[in-house]
Amino acid sequence: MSFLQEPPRLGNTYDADPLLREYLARALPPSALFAVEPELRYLGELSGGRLFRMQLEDRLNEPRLTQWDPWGRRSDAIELTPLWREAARLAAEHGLVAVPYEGKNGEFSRLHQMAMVYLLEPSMDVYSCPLAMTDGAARTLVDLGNGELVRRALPRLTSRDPARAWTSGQWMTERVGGSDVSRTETVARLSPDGWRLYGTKWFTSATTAEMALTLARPEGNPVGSKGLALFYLETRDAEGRANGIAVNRLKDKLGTRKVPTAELTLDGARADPVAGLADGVRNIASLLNMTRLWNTVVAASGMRRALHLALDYSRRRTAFGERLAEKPLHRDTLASLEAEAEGAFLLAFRVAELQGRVEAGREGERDRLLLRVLTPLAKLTTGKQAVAVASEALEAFGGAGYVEDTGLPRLLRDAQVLPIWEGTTNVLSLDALRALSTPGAVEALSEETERALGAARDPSLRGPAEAASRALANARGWLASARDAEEAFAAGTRRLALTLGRALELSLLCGHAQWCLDQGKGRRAAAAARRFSRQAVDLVDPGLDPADARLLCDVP
Ligand code: UCC
Repeated sequence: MSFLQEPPRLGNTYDADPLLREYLARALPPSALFAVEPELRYLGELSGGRLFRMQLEDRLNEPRLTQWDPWGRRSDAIELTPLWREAARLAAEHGLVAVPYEGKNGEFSRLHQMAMVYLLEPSMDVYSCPLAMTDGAARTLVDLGNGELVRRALPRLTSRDPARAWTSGQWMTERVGGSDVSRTETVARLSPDGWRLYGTKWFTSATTAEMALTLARPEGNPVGSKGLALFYLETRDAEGRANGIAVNRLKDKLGTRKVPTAELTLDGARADPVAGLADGVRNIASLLNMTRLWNTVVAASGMRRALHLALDYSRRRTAFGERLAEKPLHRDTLASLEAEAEGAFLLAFRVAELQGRVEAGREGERDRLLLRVLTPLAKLTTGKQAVAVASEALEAFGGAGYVEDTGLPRLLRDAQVLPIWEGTTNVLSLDALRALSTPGAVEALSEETERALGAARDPSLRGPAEAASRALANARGWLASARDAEEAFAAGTRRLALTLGRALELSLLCGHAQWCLDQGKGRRAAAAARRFSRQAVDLVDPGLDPADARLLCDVP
């Protein structure tokens, strides 16, 4: 009658992550690794220790909106959770947004930043959301070269002083939906004191931001996305009064419950055009691509957290006379998840590498093309993996994974947003296709995959390398041949994109595994490549008849 189950424990999540450490040793010059490693180790300690305990204690707190003060004035004050306030402090002090703009490690600054995000995010209750948007806003202002706005906002967006640091919103989604942004209904009117915005933003994340980038249609502009313009606004004036913005309500969401996501009414909000009065979607693309990179890294970090917990638990939990870790069936289940998590990690950090090269001006044309194609592929592939891994990891705890006060269900709820926000899997598949239509893009992608595969000389990696090559060749064949059969091609876009994403992950796993073998770092990475190669890499299926989909969806 006295049995009590041991809960899963975390240690230092940097020290407990061989893949992260191997990867950094491979990707960073020794001087950069020497410079950043103490901080990463410190953050790993924090993430697996104090912050993790605080997250469990903070579990029931949620942001609260107070729309009116006691005297009837509209206040729209949003109170954040204690962990979010702590995360804001840590993020500013460690430069979670600032590091790539400070550029102390040149093209490797992005890797430094993303390694910190990867370590901290699972214990930060999705504070990565405002940070991602802030990073995206900073990048967008810099890319679009609006000197005045850069001077005004960048020092705040990249401040290491928590009292001065700003976050930014990314207000895109309206009642017409989050995918087809070209139908944005918000109108921009020129008034004597500048532009003012009128409309409703239906889904704005982390609404406590001090500024936002948003889309609106200047009066008289044509319909469609080219008629939209990108605007910069500050949410409150110097006295703290709302800038023509009312918070209608906070959203009641499945997950990301600590993120204060709101519906807003803009009623004359003062705003400034960032880059002319048209081409708003093209102009906000830097922001989209940045938040998609963050989404990818966050997906990889969520998988790592789920696995840290599930693996630790498997060493504590005894059933049918043995610890779970000793059961071949349980081990087999976790090993498959581990292979998915390792593939996702390598793809996420490959995109971060490319982003860093481009930002440091060290890229060639091939890197630019690759970054454009890999960003949507990585986001859509890892988003799906994150949900599958979180779901299976919860099952590895049995009923405990389904009980709220273990803190485990959050892993699945927060993973489920990753394939949705920043573009659903289907929308991103279409974006990948758009990127692949740029001359040279398909070749750049093939070279990328073949380069990693070419490095994999160990006989045990031959099978996985061939599987990746075959999948890639099939996908290229489909791309080249299927355009005529239009419905089948359109219907296969997601399968094509996932095949490319998974083939890329497998090729990166093979390349990394060979490096580990060469450096005497053991055979774990090779096992991950072999395991991954057996887990549905090639999803392109010319035999699938779109007419069946019409029948099944009852569409004549
Ligand atoms: O706001 C949101 C929630 C915030 C939470 C953030 C948290 C992040 C957390 C991460 C960490 C946990 S979610 C917002 C979600 N909405 C989206 O992501 C939009 C999804 N829809 C799309 O991406 C669509 O593909 C659209 C909106 C971009 C399609 O628009 P259009 O106008 O119909 O498409 P076009 O005409 O093809 O694109 C217009 C221009 C073209 O360039 P030009 O004008 O030169 O022909 C495109 O090539 O924009 C260019 N373009 C891009 N360029 C479109 N997409 C991109 C891109 N990704 N990169 C570069």
